[in-house]
Amino acid sequence: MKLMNMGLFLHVAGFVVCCGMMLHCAADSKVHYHEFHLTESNFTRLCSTKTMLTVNESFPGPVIRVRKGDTIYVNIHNQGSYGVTIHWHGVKNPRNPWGDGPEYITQCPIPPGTNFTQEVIFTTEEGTLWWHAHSDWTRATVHGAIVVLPALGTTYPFPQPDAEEIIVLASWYKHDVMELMTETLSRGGTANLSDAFTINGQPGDLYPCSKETTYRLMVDYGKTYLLRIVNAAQNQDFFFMIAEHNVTVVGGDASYFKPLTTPYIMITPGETMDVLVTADQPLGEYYIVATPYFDGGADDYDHSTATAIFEYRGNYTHPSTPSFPYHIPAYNDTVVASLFTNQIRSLASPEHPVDVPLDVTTRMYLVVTMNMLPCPNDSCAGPDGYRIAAGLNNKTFENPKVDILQAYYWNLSGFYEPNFPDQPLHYFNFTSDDLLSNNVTVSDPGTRVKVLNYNETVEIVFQGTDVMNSAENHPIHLHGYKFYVVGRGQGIFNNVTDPKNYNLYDPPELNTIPIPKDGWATIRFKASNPGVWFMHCHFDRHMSWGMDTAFIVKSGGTAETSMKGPPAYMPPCDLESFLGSKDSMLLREDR
Ligand SMILES: *[C@@H]1O[C@H](CO)[C@@H](O)[C@H](O)[C@H]1NC(C)=O
Ligand SMILES: *[C@@H]1O[C@H](CO)[C@@H](O)[C@H](O)[C@H]1NC(C)=O
Ligand SMILES: *[C@@H]1O[C@H](CO)[C@@H](O)[C@H](O)[C@H]1NC(C)=O
Ligand SMILES: *[C@@H]1O[C@H](CO)[C@@H](O)[C@H](O)[C@H]1NC(C)=O
Ligand SMILES: *[C@@H]1O[C@H](CO)[C@@H](O)[C@H](O)[C@H]1NC(C)=O
Ligand SMILES: *[C@@H]1O[C@H](CO)[C@@H](O)[C@H](O)[C@H]1NC(C)=O
Ligand SMILES: *[C@@H]1O[C@H](CO)[C@@H](O)[C@H](O)[C@H]1NC(C)=O
Ligand SMILES: *[C@@H]1O[C@H](CO)[C@@H](O)[C@H](O)[C@H]1NC(C)=O
Ligand SMILES: *[C@@H]1O[C@H](CO)[C@@H](O)[C@H](O)[C@H]1NC(C)=O
Ligand SMILES: *[C@@H]1O[C@H](CO)[C@@H](O)[C@H](O)[C@H]1NC(C)=O
Ligand SMILES: *[C@@H]1O[C@H](CO)[C@@H](O)[C@H](O)[C@H]1NC(C)=O
Ligand SMILES: *[C@@H]1O[C@H](CO)[C@@H](O)[C@H](O)[C@H]1NC(C)=O
Ligand SMILES: [Cu+2]
Repeated sequence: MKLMNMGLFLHVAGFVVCCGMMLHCAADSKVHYHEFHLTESNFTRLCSTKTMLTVNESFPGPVIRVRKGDTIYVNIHNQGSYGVTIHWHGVKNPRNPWGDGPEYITQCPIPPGTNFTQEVIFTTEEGTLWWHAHSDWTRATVHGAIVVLPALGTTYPFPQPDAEEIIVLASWYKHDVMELMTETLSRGGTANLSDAFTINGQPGDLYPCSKETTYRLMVDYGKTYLLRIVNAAQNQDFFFMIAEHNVTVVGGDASYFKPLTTPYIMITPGETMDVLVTADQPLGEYYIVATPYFDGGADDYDHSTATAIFEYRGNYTHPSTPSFPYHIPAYNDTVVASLFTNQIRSLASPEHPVDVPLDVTTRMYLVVTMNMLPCPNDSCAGPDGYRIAAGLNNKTFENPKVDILQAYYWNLSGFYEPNFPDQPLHYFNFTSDDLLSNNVTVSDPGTRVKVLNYNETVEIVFQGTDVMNSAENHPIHLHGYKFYVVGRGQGIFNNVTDPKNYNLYDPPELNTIPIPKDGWATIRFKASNPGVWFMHCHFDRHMSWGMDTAFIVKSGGTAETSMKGPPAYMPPCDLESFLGSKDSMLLREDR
């Protein structure tokens, strides 16, 4: 109980600080406690049963509901058979990287048979977020939505919908996902594709043995519904649409947008989108469709389509088949996908203002590449017997043995290097289609982080490339922050002309952004959240291949600008690594 009391105290202290600094200050933010039981149990899809890890035996997992400004404590009991961590995707968790969760970045995995309590602090987020496993590829089955309602006494910046519904899009593998990952990473080749996609856990009518369980969203004529859509798929962007109904996008990543009415959305892994849909068509059944958007060169994606049914209540003759959308964008329609993404704007209203950093103090230009690394006797399954890898500025990220946060906090050397480069060492024609020689394909593995001083204003230009002929869009996700997307374009970024077109007026504020295929995107944020924060491609396979780095944001010198101390218990790291560092063992004993 000591932990809880302590946590509560810190929360109250943090709350006072937060109120001092913010205009909107909900006097009645609450603390909630949750229990997550991670267990293996059987699930049957596509006529095939498998045992898989879930939270509370549910797929997707339980929904967490809070109001803006609340804090939750989640006691995670790992009753599975391997180590796991849980991440609170899109929650800034100010000063509290200890509650963020990515394995070997902010903690080591929770060993089977033990539990760990994470403190998760909501502040400015409002809308839809999600939680998911952040270890191995376990998030395939361990994920769920987070609903952040407006603080009491405030409302949505759009008419109150009649009802709300959560829509979680995910990947389904008939095989065990842990086996899939181990096999993929040990062979060094491409990853097997998923066998299906799911909408709220169900693949839908287009797959075998799925018709009886297809997810049905029951609606009443004339009512308006808020759909909170989460893309929890492992490696797949989707076009999402409802036959004969437009949707109005009003938010995403727990920020509000200017309303955007469209027949379809494009949603990338990691993103959430809040859309309104009015049941204003003739009584009937209409397919809800999540179909792949894939702009890569090789035919390397699961071609299947998940469906659910938007079903009107009432007295009418039900059709033998629901209506299917007349027009679905082609799977590779980059123009249509970019058009959608580029139209998204922040509200930029007095109630929901933007605060884009204007004076940039740290500029980074990050070249996003697929790569390869040599294998003994060219024995791997990638090109030329190499192992497939990925990188940022030619650096392939490798997980350390002790998480970066504890290594930083306890001053342990040898687990990471603070020298992640701000620019690539070599400039070349990044979008050229002949980037196949070893001097551009072979990367440099290691655990490198970028250190930022408190309050630095950071601009990152992500440059997509065609190295290894594997140009495709990459959904880059940053932990601990939301960032403004001030620009996005095709080709190689021009640092003289492109900044002239930046949107500093109403750019969207997000936590995940698709970097266009053979194009670039620019984000800005202020480094006002001290801690250790991961940044990575949200395609799981690219994350495992090393398309990652982490930021260490230093403290600002005062208590309110410093990260909190660790909770009384953290999951243990590999003991041998610690034994090499007796000081840290002592520190841990002393606490
Ligand atoms: C998970 O299951 C446990 C045990 O049945 C229950 O106490 C807990 O409330 C559940 N958690 C959630 C978030 O639903
Ligand atoms: C799960 O399914 C396997 C076979 O696929 C079976 O052996 C096992 O008994 C099942 N477990 C439970 C708890 O039903
Ligand atoms: C583990 O769970 C028990 C029982 O729910 C709880 O009392 C304890 O505080 C938890 N320990 C940690 C480290 O979260
Ligand atoms: C991956 O695909 C290969 C070829 O189809 C198959 O032999 C292997 O069993 C698959 N592995 C997993 C884990 O699904
Ligand atoms: C959907 O919006 C398009 C314009 O984007 C419009 O042409 C079409 O009529 C609308 N469809 C419905 C069903 O409202
Ligand atoms: C449904 O409509 C049919 C035909 O219009 C009518 O015969 C029937 O009584 C209606 N049923 C109900 C429950 O209203
Ligand atoms: C999309 O794919 C089709 C068929 O595979 C191909 O003909 C077309 O050129 C592709 N379009 C783009 C923009 O790559
Ligand atoms: C870079 O490569 C692209 C695609 O091959 C080509 O169109 C462009 O002319 C090249 N640019 C330069 C400066 O060589
Ligand atoms: C890689 O090697 C090729 C051929 O030797 C050369 O043309 C190219 O400039 C080199 N690229 C880099 C980035 O060093
Ligand atoms: C990437 O790093 C590797 C290993 O240090 C080096 O051989 C290669 O030339 C580098 N490539 C680029 C484009 O900097
Ligand atoms: C602009 O890009 C060029 C390479 O294309 C580079 O040499 C130069 O340093 C960059 N300027 C700034 C201000 O980043
Ligand atoms: C950080 O920036 C804010 C303004 O955004 C300012 O009020 C604060 O004093 C700065 N803190 C430090 C430690 O620089
Ligand atoms: Cu990627």
